[in-house]
Amino acid sequence: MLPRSLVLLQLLLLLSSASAWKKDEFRNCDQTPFCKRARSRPPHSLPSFSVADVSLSDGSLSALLLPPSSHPLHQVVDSASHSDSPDSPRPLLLRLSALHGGILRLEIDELETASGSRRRFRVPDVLLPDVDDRLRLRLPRLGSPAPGLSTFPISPGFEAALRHDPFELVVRRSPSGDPVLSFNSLGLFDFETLRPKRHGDGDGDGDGDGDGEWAERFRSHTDSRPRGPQSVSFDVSFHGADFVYGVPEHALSSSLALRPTRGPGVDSSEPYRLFNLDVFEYLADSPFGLYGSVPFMLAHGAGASSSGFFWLNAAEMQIDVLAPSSAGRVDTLWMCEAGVVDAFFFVGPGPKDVLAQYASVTGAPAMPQQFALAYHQCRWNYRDEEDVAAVDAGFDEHDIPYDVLWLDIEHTDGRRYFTWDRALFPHPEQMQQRLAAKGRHMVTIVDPHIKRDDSYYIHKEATENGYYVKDASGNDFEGWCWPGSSSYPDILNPEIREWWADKFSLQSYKGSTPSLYIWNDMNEPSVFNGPEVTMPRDAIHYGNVEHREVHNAYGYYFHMATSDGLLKRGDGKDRPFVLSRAFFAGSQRYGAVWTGDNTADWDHLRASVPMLLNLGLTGLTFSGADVGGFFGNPEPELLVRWYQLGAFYPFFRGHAHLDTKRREPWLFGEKNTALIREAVHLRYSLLPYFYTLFREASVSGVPVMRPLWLEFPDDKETFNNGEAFMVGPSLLVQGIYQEREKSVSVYLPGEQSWYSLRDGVAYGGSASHKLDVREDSIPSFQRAGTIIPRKDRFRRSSTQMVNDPYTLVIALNSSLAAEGELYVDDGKSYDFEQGAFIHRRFVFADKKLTSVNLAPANSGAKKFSSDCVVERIIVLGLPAGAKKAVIEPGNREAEIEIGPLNLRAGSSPVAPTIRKPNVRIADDWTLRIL
Ligand code: NBV
Repeated sequence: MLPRSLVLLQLLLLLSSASAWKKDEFRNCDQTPFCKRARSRPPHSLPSFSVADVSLSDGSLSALLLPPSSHPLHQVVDSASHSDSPDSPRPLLLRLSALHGGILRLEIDELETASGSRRRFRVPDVLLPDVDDRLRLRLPRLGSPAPGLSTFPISPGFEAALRHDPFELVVRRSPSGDPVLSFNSLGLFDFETLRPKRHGDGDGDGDGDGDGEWAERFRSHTDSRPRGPQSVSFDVSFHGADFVYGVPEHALSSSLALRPTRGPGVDSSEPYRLFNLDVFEYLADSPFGLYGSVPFMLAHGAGASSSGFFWLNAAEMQIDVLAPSSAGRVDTLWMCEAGVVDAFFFVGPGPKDVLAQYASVTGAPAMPQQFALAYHQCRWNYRDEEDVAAVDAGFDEHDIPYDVLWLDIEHTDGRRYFTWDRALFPHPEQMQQRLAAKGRHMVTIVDPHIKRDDSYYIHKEATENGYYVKDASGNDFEGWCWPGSSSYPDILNPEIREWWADKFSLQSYKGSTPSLYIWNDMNEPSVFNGPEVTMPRDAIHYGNVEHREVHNAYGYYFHMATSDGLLKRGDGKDRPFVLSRAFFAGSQRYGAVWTGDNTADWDHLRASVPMLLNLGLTGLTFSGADVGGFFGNPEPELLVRWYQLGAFYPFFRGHAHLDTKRREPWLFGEKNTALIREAVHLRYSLLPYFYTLFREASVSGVPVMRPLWLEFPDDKETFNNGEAFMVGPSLLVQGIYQEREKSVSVYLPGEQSWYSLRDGVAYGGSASHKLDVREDSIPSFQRAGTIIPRKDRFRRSSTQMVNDPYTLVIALNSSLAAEGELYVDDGKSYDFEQGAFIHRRFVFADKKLTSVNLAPANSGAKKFSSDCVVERIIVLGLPAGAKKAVIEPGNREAEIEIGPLNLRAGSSPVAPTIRKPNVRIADDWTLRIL
């Protein structure tokens, strides 16, 4: 066991030596043989594969994919004979299936050989379990409109066309034949089949010149690569597209769309890397891969049409976006170290259709607990129970609501997770109960590195049961992390996930209470002394899977097991809250993610918006960036601007590094405290709207925080706007990303006007407006034609607002009409799945507001009701002269007055307001304006 001082020394060394992003610690494409090789090939430079033996089998198209006879890499002797000699590339098996809702699935894998050679890894547990049964359409027949071409319908208006020689797959509109997506149009498909080591297969020197195909060196690390090279690469073209998006996680401060990485006019750039890494002080604008990976790309173009492509593969991936060779088409090159092709083409045609198609395959975001949408206060670290109590009291004293207090790694006994440093936290249960009494929650951190200490029960059990990931020689893998020497649970194994999940029971996790939730950090996994600060690729998982094959999904499995643990703890009745740093496709089913260790500077503030937008587009809508910036000390102005922007992030948490100055919201003088209070209040007042949007996301896959083009898909001006964003369909927010900014230009899309949230002033749509920048808020607008539900009474926490009345803000469009929704349930359990919720649509037309029930009649066994009423209705754009409103049923009257628009009555601008209509949100009613 290492003494505490040694651990601290280690930490200090780590921190002082790492003053900025260390480029050399990470591999670039040229140092990565599969990437260097694939990237060096110009389009159409490879002899092409061809398709043979096409048949309909079990309702899908099956075929052989024959390697070219003169493949440069494989030195084929006789491909035509489909030689089974171990040295020649074998034919591949291709399968195409149409899935319900406009999805084409393409699978390419090796044929099982007679010798039964090892099968390649296919990522399990990501696709929804019933994707095959539920989604697969059984093809009745194949068409062959021309020799060497097989076609079949995908969905009304779309078909798949497979060209046999050279091999090309096109998803196209029918009957026009206009292509939407295509695979191998540039002839760059390549697939290295597994083969035994040959004489002369050298060990690599890591220079990426191709001789590193077996063992490979990078800095001081050797990847033994006993299974040899097994890379896959191909091109995908998005037709009718101007821009592509997605494939997080990358820091993008200068563009929302993925900028081209290659081609004429493009400065030399690395491809977008997808390899989950713990990157210290990441740059604000770089294609370098960060903590999580989602290999899903969306394309959008001027014809208002969208499409998407998802490659289910968890090995290191690199993606090039090529500079457009012709307008309205984006070509991309996908390269991966291992695995198979298991790819999904989404036909759209609208952007929200693509999101729904992706969600139907990998799942929609889980419905969070309501408290999790409120403000979270975190710091590395709140020192002890007194500190926790003081911070908690500080929020009350300064009249700033917050819901969750977080404890970082120092709360544990020597970074042994599930334990407490009892000197600092002698009474963890009481501490949590004191918070819970105010409706507040606590989150503690639980990382995957397990301290190798025989007296630590987790380590003991994991060792005895053989639950750790193994190194290449079959011993428990040991790496260095926060606790010192550590091992990592092999969370790919379902039995180990069960074991891990049980650790969250109240009996097992001593000192935990039902109001405690969890934070998973370092789950890329981060290994301080590993290659590129992660686990060696030749480490071995359950089922003899190499770490290289599953790397990008390690954090996903860890998130899943932790979330399952909380679910079990609550007997399946309490929605888990787990924040994870690493993620993969499907992580949206398990909880929230954040953008890791950003920096307290303006560029990182700016980068947070494109980063979160791209996360949302790829399913991960419950995401946020550390408010204030993790590293460094923000100037008060930056901190305030960050709160003003963060108040609109789907996940809203302030966080800071151990070395930074304290930055609780009241430490920067009265004025700044007031500004931060106002930002947090705004978030709390919008919680009903946010919750309604999370419900929408959980049903449709459409994110809470949206790029403008998702709502205005035919407005080109919006396609690459990464400075402004929509919250749902009704709010537009523009960040302020510069110090002492005096004015800002805001583009407001659409035909309708927009009402400033601050003062209700209307601005015209389809125009850029130069606005004076204010200290007290960032530009934010409600779209005319929408209705937003709010709660304007402030309490200590969101849970204490449950019974408070609502305000409806109606923003009338040019026809004096508007619509909006409200979704409410118990905020906590799964009863909503059995119909226990209120879902209303408010429709305003012809001077009449109607509340319509959206919950299907007899929607389930459980009911939810609420006595909450609407206490105010603000009507922006109401023509002068309205005096009163008449409410039915009951023929009651309510006055129309000019009342405060905003929360801070007194200083707030005013707007026509229906006072005390007191209609219940659970009921049907109408309200007529006279
Ligand atoms: O656990 C300490 C930090 C945490 O505060 C942060 O949010 C994580 O992203 N953690 C990383 C490890 C140390 C980072 C230097």
